[in-house]
Amino acid sequence: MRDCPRQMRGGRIHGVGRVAAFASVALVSALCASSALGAINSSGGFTYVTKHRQVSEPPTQISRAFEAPCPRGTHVYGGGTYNDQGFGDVVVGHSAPLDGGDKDRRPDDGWKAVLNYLDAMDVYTYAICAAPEPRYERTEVEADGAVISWSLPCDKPGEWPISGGTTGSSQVVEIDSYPSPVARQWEFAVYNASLTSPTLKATAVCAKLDVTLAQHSVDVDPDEQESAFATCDGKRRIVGGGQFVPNDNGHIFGAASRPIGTGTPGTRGWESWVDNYGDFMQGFTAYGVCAKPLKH
Ligand SMILES: [Ca+2]
Repeated sequence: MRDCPRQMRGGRIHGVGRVAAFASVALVSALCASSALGAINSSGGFTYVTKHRQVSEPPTQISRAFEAPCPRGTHVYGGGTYNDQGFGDVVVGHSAPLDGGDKDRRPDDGWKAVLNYLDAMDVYTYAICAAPEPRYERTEVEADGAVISWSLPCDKPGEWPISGGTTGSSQVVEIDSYPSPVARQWEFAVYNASLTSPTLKATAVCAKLDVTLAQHSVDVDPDEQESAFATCDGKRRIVGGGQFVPNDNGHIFGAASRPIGTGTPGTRGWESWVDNYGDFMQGFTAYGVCAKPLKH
């Protein structure tokens, strides 16, 4: 299922100190990408955009944004991020819908991931787009603690939560981003490594689609990286997804979270990778939002 080898590495800085180290270095603008390749595939009325970037060594910054724009005339439904690094090398700061600077001020133009990282790496950014415009439910959240969680509703008639994400601070990293299996809402949790209370912008994508939820739970050992893979049934298309860490105590962080099977027919679903910086084995769940095709 992996298209890039991931090395298992361990024994580096632990937990909170690790993320604080990631977050405390200022963002420096630099051109360190040596390539920007992309692929666009359409299936069932959805367009799947993949952007590949190689970030060269040595890194001149440790927090960097990567974007996958939706094609003209389409709006973003979901998206994700992937890299070829192992345990302790990458933390997903943000992975969220993107407002690309058009005049509508809606985050409908693609997907943006902000990664905190240490080494040269290959990065893949994904956007899932379609012509009918979904609704973008938004709020601002004050991150006034270490672990902050909230949710956004997708409860208008016929709506379901498709995806979600936050932006707004290089000192905040993503823990949870997933559709509630019981309520029509998107669930968020972040870890705030700063001593301040940054204001975050949160978006949930709500759409009138026929969706089912796929999920897969696994355990991850201390100082290890593990993946969970939620598979869509039958001919349903993956449109969004993310991960849920039941014990979100600030020791497990996302390393990658992305749609799978977007380029070829066959298996479709959502893959999430997490790093466990804590001292105990913990579980987490990958969720995939699987939609009936808009057209055949
Ligand atoms: Ca826009």
